[in-house]
Amino acid sequence: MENLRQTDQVIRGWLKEIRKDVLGELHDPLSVAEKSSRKDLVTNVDKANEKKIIKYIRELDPEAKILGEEGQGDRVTDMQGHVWIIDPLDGTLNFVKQRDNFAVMIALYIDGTGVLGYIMDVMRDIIYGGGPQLGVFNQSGQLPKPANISLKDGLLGVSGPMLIHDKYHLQAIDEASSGVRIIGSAGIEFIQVLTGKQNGYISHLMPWDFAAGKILAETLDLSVTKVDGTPVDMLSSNDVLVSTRDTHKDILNMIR
Ligand code: 2AM
Ligand code: CA
Ligand code: CA
Ligand code: CA
Repeated sequence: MENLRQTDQVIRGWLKEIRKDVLGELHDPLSVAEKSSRKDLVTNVDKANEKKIIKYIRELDPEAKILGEEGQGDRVTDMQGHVWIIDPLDGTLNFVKQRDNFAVMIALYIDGTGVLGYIMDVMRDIIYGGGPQLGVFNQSGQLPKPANISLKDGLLGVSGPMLIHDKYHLQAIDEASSGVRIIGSAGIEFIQVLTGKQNGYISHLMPWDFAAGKILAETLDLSVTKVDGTPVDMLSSNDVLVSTRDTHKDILNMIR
């Protein structure tokens, strides 16, 4: 692998190619299969994207381990060395039902430390990417750190099922915020927090759902932990809270 800035450009190039592929499929009939339930879907596009991203990574970084949602990568059991974590299509249900509000995400961790993360909002044609050594950029320039707003002064993104089941007193937490938003794509939700449009997001997520967002959020001084405030585990599912620091304190105070 070349230096980070070159690698950043290479990854943005991959994502642009993936975007062209996805747009090419947008009006064709999808092949859709159910995974765990009728709300948990996989399409031919999820699988094709994953296959292509894995091919790109193997060419760039042949020794690396790759964890991908659709299972065409490696069986990753530890975070030693180079570990790429990819979500080839995030918000598959939105993709199928809306053809909007879905993302493609790529993250690189080295010995457990987040180095590069990318979230592409496909329909808006924006790639948010970078890492602690580069900052966070999209095509318009560098993202500023979002204002450190408290829970009551901003909009909170949540997972629908967690809100319905009132996990962690989420209904009271939402009541204490300015309002709730449910987008249905972890990647797009992370973008809302990175850009200061929402002051937080709470959801039950798999590593590929938050791996890229965590790197970008932490680069912008946002907090990313489990909902109980403990560190997230990069190799299992977590109830994740990403938020401004003040909102993080507010939410932890309400949960404890
Ligand atoms: P996915 O579309 O890549 O599966 C939906 O609220 C968000 O949570 C999406 O980002 C979705 O990612 C993710 N998610 C994680 N686990 C899920 C599950 N079992 N069923 C549906 N969405 C899931
Ligand atoms: Ca999925
Ligand atoms: Ca996902
Ligand atoms: Ca996915």
